[in-house]
Amino acid sequence: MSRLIFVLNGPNLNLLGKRQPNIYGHETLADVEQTVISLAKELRLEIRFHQSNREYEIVDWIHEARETAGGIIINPAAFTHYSVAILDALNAFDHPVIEVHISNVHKREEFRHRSFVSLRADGVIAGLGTQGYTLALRRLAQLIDEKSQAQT
Ligand code: CA2
Repeated sequence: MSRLIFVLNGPNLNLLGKRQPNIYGHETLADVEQTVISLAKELRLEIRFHQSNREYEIVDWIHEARETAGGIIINPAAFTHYSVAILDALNAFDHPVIEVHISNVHKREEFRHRSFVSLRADGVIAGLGTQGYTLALRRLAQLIDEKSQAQT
């Protein structure tokens, strides 16, 4: 089982820590990437961390993950609420997928309550701030370790 994890981030998350800190906190996406990479080292995992404002780039990274990765952590941002293309790509990925939202989408506008990605995700974390990413990584490490042990 591959120990490579893709961490994918959707539109506007490049602004993290620079605007709306009341909703998304003060950490930048680069801070989140560093924290995720340092935890991954402890957990003996490798990370590909990406952000894009373009739907097709996220679809392409999911396709790349299909060939190489043992899990995906995805914060699809606004694409969460309407992207059938991202859902279709994730449906073609055979390993665990965890959906992360920094804010509690269920406490916000009605249109944020619906997630296409949740139709595929094995787990969903919302409202735990950027800590959601490291919690998702710990869960993937556990799933990968359990699967590897079952194979020995
Ligand atoms: O809570 C989340 O993580 C979201 O995925 C963030 C998306 C939003 O559309 C989802 O409903 C929930 C928005 C990402 C935009 O991020 C910004 C960060 C700082 C400043 C402006 C936007």
